[in-house]
Amino acid sequence: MSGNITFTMIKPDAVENGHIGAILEKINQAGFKIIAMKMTQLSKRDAELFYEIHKERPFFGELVEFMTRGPIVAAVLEKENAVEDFRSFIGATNPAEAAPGTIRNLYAKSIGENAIHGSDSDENALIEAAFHFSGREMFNR
Ligand code: 3AN
Repeated sequence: MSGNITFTMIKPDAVENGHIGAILEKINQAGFKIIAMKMTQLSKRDAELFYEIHKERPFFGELVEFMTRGPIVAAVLEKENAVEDFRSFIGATNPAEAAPGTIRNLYAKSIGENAIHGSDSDENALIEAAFHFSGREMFNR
């Protein structure tokens, strides 16, 4: 399975702004298969654990506050070269630098509130998928 899955979250800003449907449609159109999905809200502890690698960064408090302020949609996606292809599909972290037509170009307003998450490596995709979903919630076997 390694190399073929990535983990995503439609973040609270995109959920608040009514973009769940449009984003999921684009995900499917781009050739990603949804193999797990749920709408949920992160607790403070969830967000702190999920973003632990950023805990020394100056924006950590702001990031945890933002990611917990409303529901998200978490999903696991399958596609050949999923991690890299999905990061191209969502665009740069800073929406001002995101290529035209990417999710962040279309739906994100700032580097802090940037609409969507995509795993940055195959290893992290597996860790992040397992953080949110049990084996029986992933429909790829
Ligand atoms: P990406 O989500 O593109 O992998 P990372 O891993 O560098 O970006 O950052 C994780 C998250 O932290 C971003 N999605 C964004 O919400 C937040 N973030 C990153 N850089 C900043 C920043 N300079 N100010 C505020 N929030 C930031």
